[in-house]
Amino acid sequence: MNIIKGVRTLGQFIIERQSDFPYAKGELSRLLRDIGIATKIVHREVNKAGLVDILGDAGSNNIQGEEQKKLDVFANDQFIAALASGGECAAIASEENDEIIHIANSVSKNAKYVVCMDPLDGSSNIDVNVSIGTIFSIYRRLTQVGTVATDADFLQKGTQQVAAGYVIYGSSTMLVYTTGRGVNGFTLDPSIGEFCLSHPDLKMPNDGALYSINQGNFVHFPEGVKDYIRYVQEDDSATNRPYSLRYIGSLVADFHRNMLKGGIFIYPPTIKSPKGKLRLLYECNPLAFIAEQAGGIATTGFDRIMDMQPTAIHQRTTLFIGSRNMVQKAMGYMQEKA
Ligand code: P6P
Repeated sequence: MNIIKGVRTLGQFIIERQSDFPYAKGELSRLLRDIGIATKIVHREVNKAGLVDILGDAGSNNIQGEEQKKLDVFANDQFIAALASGGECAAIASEENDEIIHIANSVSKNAKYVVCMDPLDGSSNIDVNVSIGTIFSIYRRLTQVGTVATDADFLQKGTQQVAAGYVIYGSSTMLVYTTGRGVNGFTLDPSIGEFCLSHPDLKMPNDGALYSINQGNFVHFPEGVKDYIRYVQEDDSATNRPYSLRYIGSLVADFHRNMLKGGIFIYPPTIKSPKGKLRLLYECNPLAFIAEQAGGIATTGFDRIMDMQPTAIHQRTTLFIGSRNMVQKAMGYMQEKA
């Protein structure tokens, strides 16, 4: 029975789809529920960020050397607290923490999963009221249940993800996730405090006319990227070119728009980030899982993101992600000039 006629909440949906996991006894469902709870709390603070003294720099820096905004720290704390009290997560790798966070409490001693997360991506946009996001990725732990988790539990290929998702705190707050059986989007209805199914079985168009890249770095881009940008700027109405450049500087917002409308997001090597800027474990792999489940693709420009063997928790990679035909076109230029 639905709480409100015609509305399916995230909680109802997770339980209905629990049968997708014959071996899971509800642990994954509870883990997704815990993430949903923290998301609602972060939503509340993000939505009033301008009203309370929660903006501005927390004074500390994270491993990326980026100034931490207070909302970053708040979001990180909320997700850690929700996962720790939910009892299904053994440890967390977070963009905001140099080392993995061990959850050693009585309720989590038999936890089977570990979570990688970027609690608040694009946080440099908080002060200017631009959409920001949370990104998460869930793996089964490899080390023995009941023992202390190690980095090995996190250094798994993206193909081993059990679930992945993102939250976009924008004109509305949406949670989009996959457990390997398609992608579903839920929009938060603050009046009832529930995420409601709003985008069932999301599919990414195979083509689009939007491209997202920080063109300010053009002179330093690899020749293959420059050739692709010249291609998208050619005047050919038969193929909807020139495409429109849409780049918000907030990965979740750029990815979400491209997923709904069709498009490509590229973060290539730059002088400042010769291996790419975005992090493999808690940005690229989860979005790659979602992109592939929605019919898109995600590569380094050459190789599938989810096939990469991670060697470090905070390692970075280049990222070409989005509509299948667009990413393949860009990869063609990269391979030509490799
Ligand atoms: P640049 C935000 O800091 C972020 O990690 C992503 O959200 C975003 O896509 C990217 O960096 C923007 O990086 O170098 O273009 O400003």
